[in-house]
Amino acid sequence: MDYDIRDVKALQVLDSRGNPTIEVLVMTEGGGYGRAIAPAGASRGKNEAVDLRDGGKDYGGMGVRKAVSAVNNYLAPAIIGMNSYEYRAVDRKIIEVDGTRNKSKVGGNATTATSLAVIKAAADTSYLSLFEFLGGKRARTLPVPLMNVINGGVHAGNGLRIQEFMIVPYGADSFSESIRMAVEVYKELKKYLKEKYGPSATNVGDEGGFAPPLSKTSEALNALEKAITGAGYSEGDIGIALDAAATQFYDPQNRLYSIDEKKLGSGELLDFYLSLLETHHIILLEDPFAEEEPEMFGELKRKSEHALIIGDDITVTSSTLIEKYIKRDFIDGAIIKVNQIGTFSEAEDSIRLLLKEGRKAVISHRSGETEDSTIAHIAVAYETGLIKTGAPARGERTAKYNELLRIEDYLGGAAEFAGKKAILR
Ligand code: 2PG
Ligand code: MG
Repeated sequence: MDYDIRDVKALQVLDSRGNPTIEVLVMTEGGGYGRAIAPAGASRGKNEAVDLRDGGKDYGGMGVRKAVSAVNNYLAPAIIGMNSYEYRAVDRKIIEVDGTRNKSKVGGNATTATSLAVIKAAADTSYLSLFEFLGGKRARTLPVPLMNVINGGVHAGNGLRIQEFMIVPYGADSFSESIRMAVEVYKELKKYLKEKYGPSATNVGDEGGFAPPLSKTSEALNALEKAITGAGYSEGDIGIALDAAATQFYDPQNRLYSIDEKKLGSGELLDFYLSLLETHHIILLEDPFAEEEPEMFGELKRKSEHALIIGDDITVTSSTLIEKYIKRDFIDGAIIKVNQIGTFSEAEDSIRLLLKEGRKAVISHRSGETEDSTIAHIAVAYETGLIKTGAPARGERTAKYNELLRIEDYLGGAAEFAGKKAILR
């Protein structure tokens, strides 16, 4: 059978931080092939799938030779001969072979790269683009990009506690238009930061956003607003999204958040966000509180009139956790990262659940990325309307935007852009 998996091979390659990561190549009997590389996060949720790393001296312990061996010795023999078209069955097998709650035996990095390579091989065997293979003929809506243009938190060496300051060009008429608008703002921001803080303020962080030497949230927001208006845009064109990644600045012992040179309790942090929402055009807020305080997401959601409250560390692409927090009405949606859960079908379950419940599924990169652009296809296949994949700079970020531009070009007149409705509750 054409779709049957003929061979599976893994090797060690590098990610955008210079850390080793795993690439898997899957080949089918019909001559199709799929290649996928696992990304890596820096601000990880405690319930995420666990990457298998070598430890020891080489690469400071970050090597993935053990994960490579796990693919070659355990996963490959189990899935060779299976039908790649039936990728959900292949993923069930991968989960069975691993046998742990968090993919720690063969490694979430090994399972992620293998699972994604399988769907890509199946699409290739079908002579289809991945987005068509997964989404069928109806899939034609390009997502609104959430572009991280100022980096803070663990992605930068500055004093900003909020990890990501993103621009959201939802007012564009098309995806390519949204890219142009975002790039114009990015350039304007560079000019502004250079004039105000000197040339070193335009050095970039892990996701390609600038990492200026700021420590106050409002300074970064003001810079963004100056750049948006300086580039000739208004609130109707471009909104702001934040990923606080608040677990990173939370002290669970004292239950305090260190932000803007202050220590705030969760109630005070809530008030801090509400005043930001009043004074800035923030349309989305991700991980505003630590994963120890999920109920605070609900508090903020009830009080936030427009801004979408999105889970990442608290939901970790697990449909069980997403369902739990939708039931309690804590979140408007969740970030989707395949490597948080470890297989594509489990991420697919989470996407479907969110969309069925009328919530947002934000398809996302990791801070440690590669040229792999699979997430661009996932966003179009399920018409999620939202993708976050960094600044319009650094090859591992532009790889995703460029793939979306290719998909838009390929769809031609049939292409649609998610636009403003993507950010409405
Ligand atoms: C996040 C991500 C991606 P990391 O927190 O949303 O931007 O960061 O990959 O470091 O977890
Ligand atoms: Mg996040």
